[in-house]
Amino acid sequence: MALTNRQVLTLDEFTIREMRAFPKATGELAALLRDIGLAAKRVNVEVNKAGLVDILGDAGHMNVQGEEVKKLDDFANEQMVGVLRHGISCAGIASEELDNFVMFDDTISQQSKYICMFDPLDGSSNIDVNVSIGTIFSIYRRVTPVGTPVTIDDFLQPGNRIVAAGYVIYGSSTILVYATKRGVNGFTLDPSIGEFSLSHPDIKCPETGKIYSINHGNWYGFSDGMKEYVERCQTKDKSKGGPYTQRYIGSMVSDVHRNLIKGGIFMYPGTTDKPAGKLRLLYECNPFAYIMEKAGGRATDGKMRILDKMPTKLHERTPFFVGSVKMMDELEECLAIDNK
Ligand code: P6P
Repeated sequence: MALTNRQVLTLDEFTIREMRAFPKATGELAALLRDIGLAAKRVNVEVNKAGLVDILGDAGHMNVQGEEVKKLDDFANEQMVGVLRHGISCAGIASEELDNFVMFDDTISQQSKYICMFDPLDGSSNIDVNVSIGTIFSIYRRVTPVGTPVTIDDFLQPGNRIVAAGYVIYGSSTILVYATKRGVNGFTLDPSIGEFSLSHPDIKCPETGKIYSINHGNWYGFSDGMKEYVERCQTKDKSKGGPYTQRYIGSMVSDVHRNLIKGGIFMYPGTTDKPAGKLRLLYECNPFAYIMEKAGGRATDGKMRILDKMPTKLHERTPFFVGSVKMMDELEECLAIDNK
């Protein structure tokens, strides 16, 4: 029987091939992405056995967000910081789990031109109930001189300065998706070889869809324009591309990934008591905005392009809308009601 010589590129092979496409590439970005892939593989092992060993439950302290930190959060954070600190391609990091950024104070790291910001384990409230969770990351060029310690200025950059961004979903299978200016590609972890293998080449977000994702529990805090759009989603008939379906897992990586692949819109608006919403600009919204735009979708805060927002604090929040361009257009039509 002829062996299937299905030559599926691994993440490492893919990043190296991408590097070859840029003769001036130093290989730092490819190495950085491979480092993140290694951290993801280590996190995946723990996530997959979370129910078996004493890694469930709260780690007993609160993070800077005032949220109970679960042990897997800590573990994932340690893995990401560890591989990046001991690699040769990152000068410093900022993490949703850490109050402040971390400057890597060794000369080799300080020679790197990149910094990385990440949410090591998003959706952690779902850990104990076996719902998919994920890692979200973004990579920027530092703005301070190579060879010096990074400063806060290296982290308070707008998302339109992103060089690469991606996420990992620890779910029914473990998938790593990342985007650069050349496009968006997904890699599924193949346990038989322990490598992420190209499974979703050149991901494009359909220009419209039938899925809308929002937490209806916040309804009474929504603006009139937000309520108008949700009611349109609930009353779409076939003549207007409906009927829509509402899908909300409460784990951003899963909700946005599904909508990226199938078409749809994910919304976490501001509310009367939380006008800035819940999601973090640097660690959650910018990466997904970058990925979605590279896949042909759009992302705004309801008023402006997410990637053009100028951050003032590491952990600032923003209202967040992301998805298929035609659905985003209709949403904006409705939100304009609020500005009248
Ligand atoms: P809510 C998870 O805690 C998270 O940060 C995102 O992954 C998710 O989309 C959102 O919060 C869910 O928030 O308020 O709807 O439970």
